[in-house]
Amino acid sequence: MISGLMERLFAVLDTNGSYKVDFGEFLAGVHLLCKGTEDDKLSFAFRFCDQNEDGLVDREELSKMVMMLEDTYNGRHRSLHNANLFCDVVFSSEKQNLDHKLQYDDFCHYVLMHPLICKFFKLDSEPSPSLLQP
Ligand SMILES: [Ca+2]
Repeated sequence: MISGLMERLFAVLDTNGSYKVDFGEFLAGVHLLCKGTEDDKLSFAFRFCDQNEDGLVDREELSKMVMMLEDTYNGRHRSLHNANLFCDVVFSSEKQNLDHKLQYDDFCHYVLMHPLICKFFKLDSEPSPSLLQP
């Protein structure tokens, strides 16, 4: 069974929408995560998170991504709690727009504070311990 994380990764790697990841798409994804710039990786993370592809990330999308990463790295026992904690901080900020959705720049600002997001997308984190205390 494919985890939600791998299913989403597959969808983002499948850049031509063929429901297959060909060798070129696979190599492009590996290259991006291993040799890409910070901006490339943030853009990839944004595409990964923006499941409905509306160019914004809402709370549900961010929560799903954090829960998938929590499940993968830390087990399921605290994934919902930790996802809610992170989303509460992100979406209570005055930086969010009135629709409670994150634009790309705000998304980048917050994900760099989350250690698991940074770990998965090979980003240089800017840890903010107060943001993620259980
Ligand atoms: Ca979206």
